[in-house]
Amino acid sequence: MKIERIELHLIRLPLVHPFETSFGRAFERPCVLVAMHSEGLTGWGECVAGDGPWYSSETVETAWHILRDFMLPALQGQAIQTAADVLPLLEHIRGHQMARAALEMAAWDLLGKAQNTALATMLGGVRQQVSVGVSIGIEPTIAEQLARVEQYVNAGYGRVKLKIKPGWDVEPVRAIRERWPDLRLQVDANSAYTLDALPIFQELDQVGLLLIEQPLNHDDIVEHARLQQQLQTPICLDESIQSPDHARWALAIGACRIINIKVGRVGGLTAAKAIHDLCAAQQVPVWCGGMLETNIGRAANLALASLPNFTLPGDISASARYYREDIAAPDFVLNTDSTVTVPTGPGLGVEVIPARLAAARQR
Ligand code: SMG
Ligand code: MG
Repeated sequence: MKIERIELHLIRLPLVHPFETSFGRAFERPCVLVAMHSEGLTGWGECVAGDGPWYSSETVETAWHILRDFMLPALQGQAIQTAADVLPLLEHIRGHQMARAALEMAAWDLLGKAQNTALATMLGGVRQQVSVGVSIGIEPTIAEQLARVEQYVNAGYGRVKLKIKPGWDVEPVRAIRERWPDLRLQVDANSAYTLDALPIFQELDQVGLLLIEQPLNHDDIVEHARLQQQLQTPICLDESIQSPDHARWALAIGACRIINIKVGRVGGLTAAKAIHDLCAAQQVPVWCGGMLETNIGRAANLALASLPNFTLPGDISASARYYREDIAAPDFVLNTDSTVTVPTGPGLGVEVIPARLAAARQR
């Protein structure tokens, strides 16, 4: 298929509930969407870069710049047979994985629609439902944190992830563990600690957590390896893994025992699948992370998480946990067994609703 035209849309959606991590509190999410046109079909991709360079160095404005000035001109008019064909065309551009991933996702959606095949099938998915959990932001008080966990446990989420930061770690985690002794519980520090915090991690090591996500520096693997040696609980890397090579290096030195795979962070579904395959070969479990996606990115996450080695619950909650009104349909709902059903329609299996896109669009 010849890539005839690509459009960029900058949208902004208010979150149902503010989301606080160790780097700040978000009330809404900006998002760059790409629409790739060919032969009367449109493929959609979602860029997960945020307002500021807090989770990663990319932002909506860096993504817009790199897409408009470098990536779109490199793809314009090119013929592709598979989604992975866009990657060599972008190879001369360093970094900017989230911008890259958005274009590659649009190519998967476009080709899936042209071939009348679901993304999960194209990737080699093996399950119709994927196990999911919910990621809960930092709340002002432990009472509010407990209430928030209760709300999601009652809604049917069987796995909860808590955000931690210095001053908000052992105490809230213990409080939740005491109230729900059997809950599948994990924590995510988003790189807020140094090795000096070893005593805190030794305490968290006693709470029965599934994993401790990205405790140390965002671009470190050496100190994560040192920390992992001193803990029973598996360390899971998120921010540190931006490519299949990073995953290989981290596993080679024992920096983690689990990897959180995010399509945007690693530069697309092809790289995400490569990390999945690498981990499967080494018996390292993986799970699909989330970036507060719209239903576009969520559909891609569900297809990815249908691959066999996604054995831990993903941060892929029901649509209603994020936005009152998404720009794409249908919404995803939580099944009673804490799973979400993988879409089966062609490509991503969701449709953008033009009126909602227009209402949310800023540029
Ligand atoms: O999409 O449910 C979700 C959010 C999952 O906690 C989540 N993501 O570091 O894993 C992570 C954070 C990054 C969010 S920054 C927008
Ligand atoms: Mg994380």
